[in-house]
Amino acid sequence: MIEVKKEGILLKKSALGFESEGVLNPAVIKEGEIIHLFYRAVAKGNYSSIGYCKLSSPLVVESRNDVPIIFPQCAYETHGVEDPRITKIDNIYYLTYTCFDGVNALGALVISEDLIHWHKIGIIVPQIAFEEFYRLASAKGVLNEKYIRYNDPLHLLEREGKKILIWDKNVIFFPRRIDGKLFFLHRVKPDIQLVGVCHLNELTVEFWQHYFLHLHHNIVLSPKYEHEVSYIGGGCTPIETEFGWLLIYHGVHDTLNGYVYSACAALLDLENPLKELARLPYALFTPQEEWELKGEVNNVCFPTGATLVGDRLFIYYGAADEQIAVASLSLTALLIELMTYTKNDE
Ligand code: BMA
Repeated sequence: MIEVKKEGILLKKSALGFESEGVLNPAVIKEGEIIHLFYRAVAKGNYSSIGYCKLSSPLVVESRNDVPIIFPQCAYETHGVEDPRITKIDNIYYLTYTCFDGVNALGALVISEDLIHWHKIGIIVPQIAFEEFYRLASAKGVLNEKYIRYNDPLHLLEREGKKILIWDKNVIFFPRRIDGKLFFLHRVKPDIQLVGVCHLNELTVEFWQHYFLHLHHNIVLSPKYEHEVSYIGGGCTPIETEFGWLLIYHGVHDTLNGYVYSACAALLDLENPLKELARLPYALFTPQEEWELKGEVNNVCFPTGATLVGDRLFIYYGAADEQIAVASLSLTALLIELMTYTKNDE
């Protein structure tokens, strides 16, 4: 087992309206000694925006904005902007988030050159109804029935006369191009899928039709172990290591007490991130502390950002959908442990 230190709560909600109900699920990026945190801030009625604070070291908040820096402006995000992730590729910051219009939750992108001025690119995941998704994804073979269970519109309530689409969240870019292509993870329940394109304008309706026709070839990870058995989703921006891309993701287990969200770890091939090299058969950490067990949503550790200081990996996560907490571990120890669970050895 790998030793994980729970460092405790880093950020709590405040009296300010935009973050009076909770702060959670932060995107994290380090520039020099400064760590930038872009976090989901929740206002009354579950309307989210993205707040910002600056850390002078992994556990020390130096300053915190009193207004959100990214907030709903477009029709597709009228009910909020949620769960940001960030990375820098070719000198551009890519911040992805989940836009929510009250009916559909989809992955969207904003970019910046300076972390101050942001330009909204829009939704970058497919906007596809379940029926069409099902037709394509099952055309060449049997579709894992969990895709039906979690995405069939009969399980969702129709509201506001809006077309119900497949929810596609947890969009996370890899921090560099691979073989000239931009890669990002995304998640249609229950698996984590991967997209690789030279340019984002390739993401047309036809692209996605072809993609879902060959869905099996685009799945990075599927739930496998007990702590992740219900569904999984990308967590932190992948970290490049000599053994592969380290992916910290979340795994969900439907229990008698409801869904339990844990932090999990896997290694993906550096040149072909579709290839799983190794995965921990147990959760990296699970809700155990009071602030993880009880909150806006109980039993949640939802990792979304990480930063490395020396060999220490600091993982930032939403605790019970209400506060931001940190866990840390030795990167070397984690990689050694992961390498004892390589896929070929099974
Ligand atoms: C997910 C998202 C996250 C949240 C998690 C646990 O579906 O809504 O924002 O932290 O559930 O409730």
